[in-house]
Amino acid sequence: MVHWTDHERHVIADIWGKVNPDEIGPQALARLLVVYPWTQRYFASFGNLSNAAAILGNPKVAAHGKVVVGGLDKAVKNLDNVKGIYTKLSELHSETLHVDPDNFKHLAECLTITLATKFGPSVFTAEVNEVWQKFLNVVVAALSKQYH
Ligand code: HEG
Repeated sequence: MVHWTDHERHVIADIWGKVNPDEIGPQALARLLVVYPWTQRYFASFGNLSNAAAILGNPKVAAHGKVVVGGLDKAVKNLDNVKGIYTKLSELHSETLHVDPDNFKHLAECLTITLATKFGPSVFTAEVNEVWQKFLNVVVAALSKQYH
C-alpha cells in the first residue's frame, strides 16, 4: 500500500485546491488528443478532431475533459484507497471502453504540463511536481488495476 506523509497530503490538497477542473480538464484532454493523436480513436463520436484548433474548440472535448479531471477529486479525497474507489472506473475503461492503459500515463503527463503552464515555477515547483507525480502514478496504477 502506498504511504503518504503529512507533507505529501498537504501538498496534494494545496495544489488541488488551486485547480479548477472545468478550466484545466478541457486543456489537458485537448493536449492529449493533439500530442498523442491515436487517442482520438476513442472519441469517434466527438465530431471534428481534424487539427489542433478544431480539438481546442470542440465542446465535447471540453465537456469530457471536465469529467475526467473532475474524476480526480475522488482520488484526492481518498488517498488511502485510490484502488478501491477506481475499481469500477478501471473496469469501465478496460472492459467497455477498451482504452489502452498506456494512455493513462500520457494523460497524466498532459495534465502535469497543463498545471505547470498554468501555475508557473513559483507555485508548481519541482517539489510540488514530485508529489503530484507520485499522486498521478497512484491514479494510473489504480485505473490500470482491472486490466487482465
Ligand atoms: Mg476516461 C469516461 C475518468 C483517462 C477515455 N473517464 C470517463 C468517465 C470518467 C473518466 C469519470 C465517465 C465514466 C462514466 O460515465 O461512468 N478517464 C478518467 C480518468 C482518467 C481517464 C480519471 C485518467 C486520469 N479516459 C482516459 C483516457 C482515455 C479515456 C486516457 C482515452 C485515451 N473515458 C474515455 C472514454 C470515456 C471515458 C472514451 C467515455 C466517454 C463517453 O462516451 O462519454
